[in-house]
Amino acid sequence: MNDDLGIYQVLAPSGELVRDLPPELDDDLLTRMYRWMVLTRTLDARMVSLQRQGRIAFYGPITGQEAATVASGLAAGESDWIVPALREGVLALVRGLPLVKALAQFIGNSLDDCRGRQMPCHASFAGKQFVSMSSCIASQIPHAVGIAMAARIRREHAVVLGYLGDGATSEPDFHAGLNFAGVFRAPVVLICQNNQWAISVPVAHQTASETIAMKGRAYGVPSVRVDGNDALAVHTATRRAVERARKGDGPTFLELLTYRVGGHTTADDPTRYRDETEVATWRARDPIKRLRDFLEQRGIWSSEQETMLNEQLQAEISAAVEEAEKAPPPSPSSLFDDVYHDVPRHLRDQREEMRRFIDG
Ligand SMILES: Cc1ncc(C[n+]2csc(CCOP(=O)(O)OP(=O)(O)O)c2C)c(N)n1
Ligand SMILES: [Mg+2]
Repeated sequence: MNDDLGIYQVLAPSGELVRDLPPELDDDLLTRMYRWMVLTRTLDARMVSLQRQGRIAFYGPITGQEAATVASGLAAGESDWIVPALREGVLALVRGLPLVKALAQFIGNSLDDCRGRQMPCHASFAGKQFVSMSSCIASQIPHAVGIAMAARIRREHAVVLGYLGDGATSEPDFHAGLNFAGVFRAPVVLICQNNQWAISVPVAHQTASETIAMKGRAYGVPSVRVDGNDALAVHTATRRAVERARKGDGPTFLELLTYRVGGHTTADDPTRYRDETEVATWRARDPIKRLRDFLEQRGIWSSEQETMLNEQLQAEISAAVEEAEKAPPPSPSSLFDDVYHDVPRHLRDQREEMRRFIDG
């Protein structure tokens, strides 16, 4: 793999290997990766349905981007940082966030560690190096580079995965962050999920550049274009980049070519601005089917296992939804928590006033 800006692929759309299987992709990792990808899609369908029923307010689907999201995230070590953009919430689950907690965040109730103060569908996992998701496009890039620099100064040997979308590449933060990373050789991997759309703006209107990856190269950051629907290529490219960063060889920029099959969020209707034949073309490049075909050819996955997995995931999600929905809303007085260690007098007064008002 080098930065010649050709598209790096390990698994052809047929599910056949186009190069030797990298040794770290053993059967255990392959099936783990597949399970997380199926969970991501299953959860997506259930969350969109819950939103339509008015049980959660808002959701941003990942469907179509499961390989780009899961396979890159699984390349990080436990103490490496993840700075997610809009589509990587499932990596908090990969890091160990209980599903009930994630759902409580979507609902914004008292089980939610953010106590309903974050946007819905914006996971965070404090203490596990998973930074709270931010809707501010491209803010992830300076954050990721800054965290990487801090880790280096503290000699922690942690690497940072910083995510962004194709739309983020038009923001000043993208350029400032990449430039800084290039000059100071920050131990960071910047991962652009080029899903072809930024809400209703197609990538051809985002940039006149031939590729997004070449922008990284312009900042002196080795850059690789990767088939983002090929889980094995995504994982391998990310892993190599993590290893480079850990050795002190500096940053890498990855452009993962993928597609946002669903709406931008549940507040969007993509049929208003894009052609369904384009969606059908990308559906035919389904990253989950490609990996499943490969696992079956390898003899490590069967239709019985697929049925069991689907049943298990449906049951797991149903149980988690039921439990999360039982939790009451955050208490009104929690509004005053978490900002000041010693709550100042004027806020203590307001808290008392609110309590008196509630108690009638
Ligand atoms: C700084 C900023 N500008 C505009 C928006 C509104 N906005 C939300 S998502 C989005 C598009 C993001 O596209 P992209 O970076 O390609 O990510 P994707 O949604 O495709 O994952 C925009 C413009 C925002 N959240 N933040
Ligand atoms: Mg996009």
